[in-house]
Amino acid sequence: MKDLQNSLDLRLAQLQALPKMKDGSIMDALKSHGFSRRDFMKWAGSMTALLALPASLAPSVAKAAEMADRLPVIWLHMAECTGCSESLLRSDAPTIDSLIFDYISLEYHETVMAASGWQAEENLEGAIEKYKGQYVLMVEGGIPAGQNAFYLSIGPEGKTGEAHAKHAAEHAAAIFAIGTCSSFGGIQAAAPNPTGAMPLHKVTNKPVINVPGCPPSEKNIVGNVLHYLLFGTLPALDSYNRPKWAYGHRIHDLCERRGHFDAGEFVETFGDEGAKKGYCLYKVGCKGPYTFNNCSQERFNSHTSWPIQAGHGCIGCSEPNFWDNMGPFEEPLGDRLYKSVFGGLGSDAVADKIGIGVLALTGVAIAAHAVIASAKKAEE
Ligand code: FSX
Ligand code: SF4
Ligand code: F3S
Repeated sequence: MKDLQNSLDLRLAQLQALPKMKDGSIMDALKSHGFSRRDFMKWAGSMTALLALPASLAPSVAKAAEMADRLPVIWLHMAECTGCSESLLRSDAPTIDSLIFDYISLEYHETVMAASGWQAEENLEGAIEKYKGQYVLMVEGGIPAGQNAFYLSIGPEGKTGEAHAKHAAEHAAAIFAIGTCSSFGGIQAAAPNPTGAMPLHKVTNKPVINVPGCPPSEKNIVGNVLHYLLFGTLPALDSYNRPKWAYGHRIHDLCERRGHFDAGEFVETFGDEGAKKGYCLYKVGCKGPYTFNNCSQERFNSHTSWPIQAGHGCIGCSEPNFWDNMGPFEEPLGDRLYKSVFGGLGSDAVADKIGIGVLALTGVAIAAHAVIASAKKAEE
């Protein structure tokens, strides 16, 4: 613990020595939107818990956030719906998360910058050149690559998305794939993948941290920026290169409806008595038992709600190939996935025999996830 505090102090001193890139302080920005120092410290406390760090490090997390303007960030858009940016920026009133994100030195982000055309291209090249080896690259979207790269051309010179991503990745200090499209290919890579879309890690040889979710929550995006500010290194990752602090548990492990699952109380059809009572959504297709993410704790839209609270099962949006593997979204997975992917292990029949039977099934799912994860790793 003492070692951790010492290395954080060292890192914070390094950040302090870097030039400040914004006028004013983050506290000024927060105050002008009605947040007090106390709100900020409370936020820092919750981010410390989110990052699975000891509570005593909250003041260091706050200090790192206050120096967020030392971190140059380049954010590229590839083939996607822009939902990842929207998840972070489109709240009805600015949140502390979105204000911190505003405060980082966002050198290039097509959705929020004023520049366009030649000027935008120049800004991008200028930022890459100026901050060579120092900037954080965040990429949203799948990338049509190789002979299909022409499906995505960006900017006045008509450069392909693949060329943009490769070039920006080459000089980045750290690289994040934001969203399932960038992490795993996403909807455009769903069968038959007509544009040959690839995840970011297939178009660069450099290490990529995957932050999946369609979209990921604002907490998972800002948490990764904060983690990098704090440590300057990659976080602990799972076999799909997802940070363990965010993707270490299954939705099912911490779901608010889990008691109903264990008691064998299921929604049988949408709108029935069970639905009104908030029963488990497994039988109407919830993929929470197969999905690793922290939505049940962090929720979306400033902690307002999340899919299962709203009454629909999880569709597995932070898992690789979920469009192909997890559908139809309103039917239990059971045999279909096991037949196609795991060679016929497991059966949904047990779901009809109360929760204890389903528990055995999810035991299969955990093992199956581990098998897929290691098989995937071996493939790469
Ligand atoms: Fe959309 Fe981002 Fe889904 Fe993809 O999100 S929310 S299609 S993960 O790349 O914009
Ligand atoms: Fe929650 Fe879905 Fe698990 Fe039911 S199956 S407890 S709704 S995650
Ligand atoms: Fe996605 Fe499931 Fe969370 S659908 S948003 S991982 S609850």
